[in-house]
Amino acid sequence: MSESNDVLVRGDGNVETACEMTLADFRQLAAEHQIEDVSALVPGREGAAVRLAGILARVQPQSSAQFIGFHAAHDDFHASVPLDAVRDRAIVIYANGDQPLTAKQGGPVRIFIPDHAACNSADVDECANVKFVDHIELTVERGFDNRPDDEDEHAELHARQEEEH
Ligand SMILES: Nc1nc2c(c(=O)[nH]1)N[C@H]1C(S)=C(S)[C@@H](COP(=O)(O)O)O[C@H]1N2
Ligand SMILES: [Mo]
Repeated sequence: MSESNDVLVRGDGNVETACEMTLADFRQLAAEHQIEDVSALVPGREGAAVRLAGILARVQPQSSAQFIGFHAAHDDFHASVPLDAVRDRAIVIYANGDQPLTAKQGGPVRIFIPDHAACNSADVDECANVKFVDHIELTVERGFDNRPDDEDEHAELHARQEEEH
């Protein structure tokens, strides 16, 4: 797991954002952007979260930003999805009560997109719920994305995840 719990939000070279934000900044976002109990929004999921919309309101990406990338250096897993598809839906789960989100839960920080499509089926699928996120990046073109696109590869990844649960 990464040493720091910080998640850096920024634009790539083509989408210069007015500011960078870390996890500490997420916690300071206004109450309207905070979700104290994710289970109320997504049954069966736990934790406290902040809405992606709250992060975007702070970062104010340029209109040229069309994609948002969720990146996990921890296990080199990455997804880049159209910004419009997630800007008002995605949440960033970052705590478990007053404790950090556990690795089993995808912590310290994970993306969750309510009403995602089934795995391997669309841009915004279940696989885009990136765990162990350390970097969120706004880009003009689709950014690096290594979600498995092959059935076997994907089945293998799921089998590995089941073991970890
Ligand atoms: N960092 C990271 N995030 C990841 C994965 C992964 O292997 N590494 N797998 C993805 C896939 S394929 C799925 S279907 C979901 C599963 O999330 P869950 O275990 O919380 O249900 O996590 C996604 N996020
Ligand atoms: Mo998946």
